[in-house]
Amino acid sequence: MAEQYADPSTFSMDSFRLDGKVALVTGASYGIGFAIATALAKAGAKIAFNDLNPEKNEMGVKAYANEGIDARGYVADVTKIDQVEQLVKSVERDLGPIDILVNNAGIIKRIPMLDMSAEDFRAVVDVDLNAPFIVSKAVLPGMIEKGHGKIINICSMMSELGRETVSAYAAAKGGLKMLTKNICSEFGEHNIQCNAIGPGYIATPQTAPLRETQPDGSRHPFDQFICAKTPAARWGTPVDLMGTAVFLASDASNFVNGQVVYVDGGILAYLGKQPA
Ligand code: NAP
Ligand code: GCO
Repeated sequence: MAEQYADPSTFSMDSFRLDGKVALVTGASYGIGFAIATALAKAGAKIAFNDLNPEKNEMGVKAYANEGIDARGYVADVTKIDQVEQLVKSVERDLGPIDILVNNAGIIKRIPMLDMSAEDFRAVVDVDLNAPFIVSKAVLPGMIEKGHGKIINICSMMSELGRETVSAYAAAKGGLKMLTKNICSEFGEHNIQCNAIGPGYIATPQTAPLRETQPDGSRHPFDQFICAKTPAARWGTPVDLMGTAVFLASDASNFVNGQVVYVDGGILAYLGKQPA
């Protein structure tokens, strides 16, 4: 029978802490992944991360050290099953079984659909959708064995909305939302929670082309469009995502499962500015 009369005095702010937990954050030497891993470390977790590029990986290790975080960096392509299996083995050997997985690594190709090759479409879906499946599959047996686990997928505004030039990205991020719900459905009974964060428009290298100053010194039209479309009237920063990441990685969210938490400054709630 459910704990209908559970005692609220048993709740402690410590349930937001992650002391002793091992977290693997993919694609996290900079950008959103770096901020999320930093937040998890500040809450007490031991951090492992991976990237494709060895130099960026090394820079990442140094960047964590500058924050006082002893993060382990690995070079691995999240779309390659053998590399992911090796990555998970290495993390388990170096830090212990993985309690928290953040599927953050992602790419975008902004190409109008009629100009996009099937190869480019597949490449985006491979990193943004197939890889979260591959990495989750590699960590789930360990989580089942331990009797708990947290998987956080990084979705997007494009899990809900479309726009010109991002057909592959929107298809992948929409699929990732449903993979989130399915992992919740299939593994909830093992005390595994799979949720997602849906960031709004966040200033990182991925979105830098959309914020470039124009040759005449004016702001990029897309930059102006996003500020007008966002009730907060600004781009988000990776820091805006840190609190939600800690919550979803912690015991404080143990009955939250299969959800996408949109951290978007209000974009999805807003119809847009009425004409003057
Ligand atoms: P970013 O600055 O482009 O960083 C992406 C990271 O993913 C890099 O560290 C990159 O590693 C890594 N990566 C790419 N392909 C990989 C692969 N095959 N294997 C391993 N690592 C790989 O992106 P970001 O803006 O921080 O975005 C992070 C996540 O948030 C992505 O999933 C993105 O779609 C999502 N997101 C971003 C925004 C936004 O506005 N920025 C909004 C919503 C969602 P290398 O540097 O080694 O290539
Ligand atoms: C784009 C952007 C977006 C953001 C983000 C929004 O070209 O529209 O890159 O897709 O990166 O995912 O949440």
